[in-house]
Amino acid sequence: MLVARLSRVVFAVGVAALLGSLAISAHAVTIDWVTVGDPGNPNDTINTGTTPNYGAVATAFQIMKYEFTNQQYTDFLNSVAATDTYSLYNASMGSEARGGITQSGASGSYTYAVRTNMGDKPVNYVSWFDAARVSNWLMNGATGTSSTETGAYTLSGTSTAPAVNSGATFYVPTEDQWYKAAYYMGSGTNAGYWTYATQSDSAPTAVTAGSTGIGSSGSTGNFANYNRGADWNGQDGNVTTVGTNGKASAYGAFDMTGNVGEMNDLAGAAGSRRGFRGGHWGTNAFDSSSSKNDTIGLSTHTSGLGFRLAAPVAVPEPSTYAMALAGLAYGGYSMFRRRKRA
Ligand SMILES: [Ca+2]
Ligand SMILES: [Ca+2]
Ligand SMILES: [Ca+2]
Repeated sequence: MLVARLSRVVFAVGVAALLGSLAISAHAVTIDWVTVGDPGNPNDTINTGTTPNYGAVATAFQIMKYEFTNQQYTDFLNSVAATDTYSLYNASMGSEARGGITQSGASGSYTYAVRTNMGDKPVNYVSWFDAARVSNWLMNGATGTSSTETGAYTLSGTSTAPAVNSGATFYVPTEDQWYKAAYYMGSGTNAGYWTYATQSDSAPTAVTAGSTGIGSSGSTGNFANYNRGADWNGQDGNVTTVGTNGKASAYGAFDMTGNVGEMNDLAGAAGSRRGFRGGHWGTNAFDSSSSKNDTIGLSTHTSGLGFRLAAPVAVPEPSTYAMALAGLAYGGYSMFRRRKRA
């Protein structure tokens, strides 16, 4: 049976109409998704005793095909962080060699730009709260007036991570969802699990990188960006262009081993710590494998930590956004979705 699914959502944001003219500049947040099917699969069985196993997911869902990039995060910042009330921007993004975004201007009129060669690299120096606020912004239509404080997560005044709200249309994946999207072999409900998200039980070969940070392997083969193999921009190991570091997972998601580690929502309960998995540009083979799970504090910002979001298969109707945006005079805000046969 052919199943229609959402493969890409584009939100046009950051619209600036030049005074006295019709010129409009806009850039879009473009997000590619893959569907993780095979609902009802069991957990992996690698752990014994009281150590939990992961990966069982009862319903199909979507997950981002790539890690959230600096370009996408820059679009988010330009939309909602002219005054950066919630510290969505981290100074290391602009000052550290592995960071990818600059901030200009004064509070109230901050603007943001991707650094040279960094737009297609995964965003880093982001915290769990930053990922939660991106989720809220997307769920609320991804405009300059979209709340970052309600929607998928009710954040106002919280210092611990709340559980995801029911009905969330974008959210940080649960640990089981992330694990399944990365390691499950797919095609059935008893398929088993790989050790690495390159559909392999053998440690990948570390990619090298060209002078602009493109991974050496393209989108095929048992490669990943880890073990400090991607030396460029004067760094012993660095983030690389998403989707250029070896084969995707069985569901088509790239870089779930390496590049940046990715946040998850553990079991989805409220708490003071969140999980991350997959390893990053500097971790070794074990720390990049399915055996490694770890947690982070909610305010942790590092060069090796980013995220990718999940979404329900039942996607939000575009009319929800279209109606909300219809009254805007400039007509520069728009949103469309493209359906694709799976
Ligand atoms: Ca932050
Ligand atoms: Ca190296
Ligand atoms: Ca990753």
